[in-house]
Amino acid sequence: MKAHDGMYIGGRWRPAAGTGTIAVVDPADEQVIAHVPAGSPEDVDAAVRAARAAFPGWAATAPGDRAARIAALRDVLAARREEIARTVTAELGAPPRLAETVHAGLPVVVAGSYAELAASYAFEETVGNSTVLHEPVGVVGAITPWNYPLHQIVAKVAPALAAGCTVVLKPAEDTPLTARLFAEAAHESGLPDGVFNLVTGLGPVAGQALAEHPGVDLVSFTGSTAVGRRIGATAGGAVKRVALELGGKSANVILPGADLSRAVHAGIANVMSNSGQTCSAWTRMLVHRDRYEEAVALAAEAVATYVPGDRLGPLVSARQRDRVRGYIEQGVAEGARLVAGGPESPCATGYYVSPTVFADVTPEMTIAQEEIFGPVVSLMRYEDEDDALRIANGTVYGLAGAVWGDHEEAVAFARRMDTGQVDINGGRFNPLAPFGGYKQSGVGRELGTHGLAEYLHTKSLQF
Ligand code: TXE
Repeated sequence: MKAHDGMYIGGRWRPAAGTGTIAVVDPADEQVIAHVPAGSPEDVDAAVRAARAAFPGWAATAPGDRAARIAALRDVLAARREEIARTVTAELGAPPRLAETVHAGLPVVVAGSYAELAASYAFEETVGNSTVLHEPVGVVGAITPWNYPLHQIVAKVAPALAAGCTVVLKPAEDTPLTARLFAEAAHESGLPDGVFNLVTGLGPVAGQALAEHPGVDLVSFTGSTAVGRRIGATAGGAVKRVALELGGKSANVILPGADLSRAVHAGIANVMSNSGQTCSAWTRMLVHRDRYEEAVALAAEAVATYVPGDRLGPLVSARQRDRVRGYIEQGVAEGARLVAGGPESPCATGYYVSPTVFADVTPEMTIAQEEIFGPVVSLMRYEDEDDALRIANGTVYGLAGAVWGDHEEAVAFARRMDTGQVDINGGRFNPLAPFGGYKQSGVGRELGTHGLAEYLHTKSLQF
């Protein structure tokens, strides 16, 4: 049996319980490149049982030994980096350079950070006359999206393993091949049987069965706010731990003291990367009215360098392409000024969307409020800093953001933003910095010690 004919459960590839399959499509040419099994509730149940059986042994494994296994997993991911990059390009459509550096490269860094944290974390500490123990929560149900197929998996599985939890993963139906490679890497790295399990399948079937399974102690979900709300309600009803990483509508605030050209170019690059399919993307660019038209011209110039099919990949699916085009049409209908791009397809085949810049976007417009998840930037005008803050904080989301300007002023502004992560004058990715949302962008944090803590219970012994 070829690996992808089955599910990875209890340390081996097994046939799926049902016969349904999911077609995997290359979004650059719309060709079917593979089929994977559509997991049923029986597959999910078998995986959860395997994870439960493996839990006591893995939880009792010394943190240093868990760290060694995560380090081995990191090494396999690093060794298979080219194959991973090719797979992400095939099923997501990411341009090869982005696939190599970010999609295949970032997970190696994150896995490495958890190998170190597993070894150094204070799983036991003394607080006055008490000993506080940080114990693994149990079996984790991880449900991941397609936009960063491997990063989303590693950002959940690595901290779960570091904590001593065992995992059942249900990856997105659009990108199961990268998930399969991850399962192969987990196997190759020598993780004990059942510590990591993979069930491919549809969200409303396999995903829902996993979220509702009584044998799952914690559900960690990344995806749409609509599904996250549902999973949160299910978990709340069962009084089960839950972590939700949902949508965003992040503001890129350019203060008057900023280097305008640098800020606008970086802002456009941030949204165009991964074709805008990034939950933290700085999709609203806020510029002072005195420099607004200058910023609009710079944005048009910057976006022209993102040629679809070259630097700009397609969207993951026809569904996502249609959704993004719908938002562009709505922006035009609501009176925003189209500066670049538009709803027309830039390529004859593939799920491409033209890189699009809107000016004269006002806070009440749909494109200023809802997550578009495509290569679309909205330029908004502000009068003064208080006005900029009102606009920046004026959505239901609060995942990320950016501020450009004099250092002190930018930091002071960032402190007033209702959002989980802010890049000051460009920032640099830090795998140890917590990532997660305020408001409807989610519950809980990923990365670093905060990400690890999500997978731990706290027990205190009093003396
Ligand atoms: O997400 P879904 P979709 C946002 C983005 C995008 C929109 C829709 O705005 O345009 O969501 O994307 C599984 N029970 N983000 O439809 O459906 C599903 O199989 C349990 C933001 O692809 O939420 C997949 O594994 N699971 C985002 C995962 O949920 C269910 C990343 C995400 O899919 C389920 C992706 C159910 N009932 C989309 N229904 C981010 N925060 O990074 C679906 N799933």
